[in-house]
Amino acid sequence: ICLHRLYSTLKIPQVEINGIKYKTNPKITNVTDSIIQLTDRSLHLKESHPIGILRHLIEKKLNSIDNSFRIFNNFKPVVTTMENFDSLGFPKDHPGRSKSDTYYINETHLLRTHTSAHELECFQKIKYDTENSKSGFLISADVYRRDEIDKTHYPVFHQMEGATIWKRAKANEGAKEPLHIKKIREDIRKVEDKLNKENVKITVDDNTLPLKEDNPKQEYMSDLEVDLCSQHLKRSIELIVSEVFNKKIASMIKDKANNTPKELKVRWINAYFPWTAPSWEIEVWWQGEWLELCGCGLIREDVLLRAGYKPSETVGWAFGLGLDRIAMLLFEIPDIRLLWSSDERFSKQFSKGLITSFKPYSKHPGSFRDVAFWLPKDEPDVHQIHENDLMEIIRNIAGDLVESVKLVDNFTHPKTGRKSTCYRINYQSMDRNLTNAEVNALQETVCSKLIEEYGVELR
Ligand code: FA5
Ligand code: MG
Repeated sequence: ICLHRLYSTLKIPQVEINGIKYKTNPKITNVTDSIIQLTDRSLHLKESHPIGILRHLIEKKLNSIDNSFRIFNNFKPVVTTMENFDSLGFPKDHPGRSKSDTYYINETHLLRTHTSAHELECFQKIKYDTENSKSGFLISADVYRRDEIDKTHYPVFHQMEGATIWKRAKANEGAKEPLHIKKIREDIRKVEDKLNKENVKITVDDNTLPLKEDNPKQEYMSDLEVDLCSQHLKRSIELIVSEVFNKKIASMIKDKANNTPKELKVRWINAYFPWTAPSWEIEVWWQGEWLELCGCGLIREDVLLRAGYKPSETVGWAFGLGLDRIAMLLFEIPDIRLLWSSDERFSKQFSKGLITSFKPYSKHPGSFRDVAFWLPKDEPDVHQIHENDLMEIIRNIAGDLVESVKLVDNFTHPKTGRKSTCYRINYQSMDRNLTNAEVNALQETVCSKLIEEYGVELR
């Protein structure tokens, strides 16, 4: 507290997020007011919000097996670069760390880009929580990434992280297999029993087996352990997917929807994450396209060691599931901004525990404006503008009044070789009609901010 009083007296710039003040650094800080305003919303905790309903549905399903997951849903979004990247073994030059993709508060703090930022802490927590011993955890939270603007992208979305571990045992004399192997086999059977009870069967396409060099297993695990852990991981995720999508299919059948799928199709593909090996992603076939739902893998031993486990003591898995895209298709929400709407015509449509289709209220017309500008010269000392910087400027001025921003033209002057670019902004409110004057004012502010912050020349 005293330090912060000192900062204000010395006029050291700072921001306040979730009631805590952080020193900022003009060279590094790129978190904006419009983003900070979203850090208190906690949509995943709202029982009658699509994100909250979905979160609860998945938690209930997974804990219906053995009640083995401890639930953490109250982590605040500011974390350290250590938690978000280093603790997970991200190399120093990993693109995920870049300022164009991540909201930094200062050198040491940022808005988490994934729920994996809390993995280490949760592995520690379940290790030392001997009172109610749990073999896994689930973390749901809002995560932040600088990104483009359209109907399916928003700078904040939600993830659920899940993990399970098993203590290894040595084979007892006389017994064929070590105890933990027996336990994992039993655990797989329990998940499979649940899966078999689902009314629509899931068809799984898995071309990731056998493992190849580009997605190798870790030395410390035996082939059998890798095989069993990954079966348990994959069946657990398939259980989540079939729970959620079968609920949807059942309601589509009830509504006699003509695009009701006859089967549920998923596929496994190889992936890479610095803190799991091997790693995979699952995709679901939905309304004519493959939709990426979740990344996962077997936890690397160095993460477990950092969390205080002894070498070779433990094996386990982790996954990170995106909630927003699933919520959008389950609840038939056409625009991701609606998830953030405080309009009662939106919020009153949903109730705890129920998957119901969103009924659009009147759609207000959009209004297009183009912004075209010459790019700064491509020289080492000239500050370049990244597409995400432009998105951020627009978002900070127009907020949720912007529906999308699309690149419509790139042009190189034939004589001078100068490059220019043109973006089309669609201003559209979900709740009301915008006046021309209002849109013009927003557009003018966008243009002057571009000039002021990046020195671009408008065309
Ligand atoms: C991750 O974030 C990893 N932390 C997942 C993980 C956890 C891997 C644990 C291994 C072990 P990825 O960036 O692929 O991975 O995001 C995970 C999921 O979040 C995606 O599959 C997708 O469903 C969702 N997601 C990613 N980006 C967006 C976005 N811009 N908007 C909405 N959902 C997104
Ligand atoms: Mg991914």
